[in-house]
Amino acid sequence: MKTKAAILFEVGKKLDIREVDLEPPRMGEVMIKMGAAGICHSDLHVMTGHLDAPLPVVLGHEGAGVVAEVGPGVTNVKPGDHVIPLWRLSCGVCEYCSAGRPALCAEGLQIRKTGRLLDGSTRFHLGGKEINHFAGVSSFSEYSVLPARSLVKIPDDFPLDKAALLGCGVITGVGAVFNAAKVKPGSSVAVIGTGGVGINVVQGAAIAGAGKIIAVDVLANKLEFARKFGATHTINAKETKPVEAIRALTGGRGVDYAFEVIGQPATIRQAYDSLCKKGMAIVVGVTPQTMEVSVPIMTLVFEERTLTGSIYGSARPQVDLPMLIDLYRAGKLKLDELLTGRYPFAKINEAYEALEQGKELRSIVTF
Ligand code: COD
Ligand code: ZN
Repeated sequence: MKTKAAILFEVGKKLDIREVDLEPPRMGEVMIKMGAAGICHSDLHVMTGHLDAPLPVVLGHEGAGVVAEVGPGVTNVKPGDHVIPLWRLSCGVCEYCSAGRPALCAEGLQIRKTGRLLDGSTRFHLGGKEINHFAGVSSFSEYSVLPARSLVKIPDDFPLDKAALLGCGVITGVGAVFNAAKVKPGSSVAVIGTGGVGINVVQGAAIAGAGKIIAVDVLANKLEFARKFGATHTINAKETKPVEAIRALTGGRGVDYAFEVIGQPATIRQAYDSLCKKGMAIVVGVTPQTMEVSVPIMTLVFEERTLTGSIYGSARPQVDLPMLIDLYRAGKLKLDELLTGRYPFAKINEAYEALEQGKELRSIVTF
């Protein structure tokens, strides 16, 4: 069949919406009709060359849709089911999956690096040539084919535009708080970078009952949003040095947890330098790929600080996504306020320009 898909042909270029051929799902695969797809900075990192992906590729790793067709052997979903696709595939049986850490499963990395589905081929074709999948999701397409194991079923009455936000930005941010840091009630938290993912670290910390939530960004509008999502203090890093300001706000002590949600060595170091003794810095941002960060061994050892990372909210999506839906329905997780922009699929490049200019918190394209 034919489907319209947004393709990145070359680094540095805009997305090209083309009508491509989409093969039906093979063994263990599912075709979904996308309802909405999220505009996340990680796709932009691929467009600018900060993150690697085999090109040409149908981008998009955040979305929600309805199952249109299932391939042979699929038992976990059926046509008509509403689903969120996961951008980290997991096998369910390896050491990491068994330990409740599916984002560390090798299958997810394989699909991400090769741009191919598990049998090594693609379902997207243009003029007979293969077009790669992105992270096994490719949500910037009216229809996409992906492994059945990449899907989490959600209630039919849950709106797809809100659901689309959950599959990356929300679970990555809130999960980093709940699963990686395990933020304790009353503790102090700094969040460096409060964009689409960082704002979900802020709201995760608020839900976890943090006593002090210090938001750091370089844009005034992002800091205003952070207040609405639970930040008790804000620091504009363009005007004030973040580490000194965070120490001043904690009586010189530093924070229990500092999250870096940008992906820069300098801000990762700021997160580490903002910690109290036995504090934990959690890095969520990644880019560019060759960058390294260094920290003083003295504080690492004598102050027993922790520097760690969190990928995909260190989550168990089959457990955490339904939990996030419950938190939204209980009025605790803000999704309506998170969704600041809606664009028709045809205007996807405008959605990315708005993200680049810092205008949107989280936006979606609808099909
Ligand atoms: N100091 C403080 N804030 C800053 C600075 C700085 N020096 N520089 C930029 N910022 C702010 C921006 O103003 C913006 O508000 C925020 O940082 C970044 O937010 P967004 O909305 O542009 O980006 P997100 O939230 O969509 O994505 C952020 C990630 C860190 C997740 C992303 O960039 C990334 O690193 N992705 C790769 C890691 C990964 O795969 N993550 C999972 C998939 S998303
Ligand atoms: Zn993302």
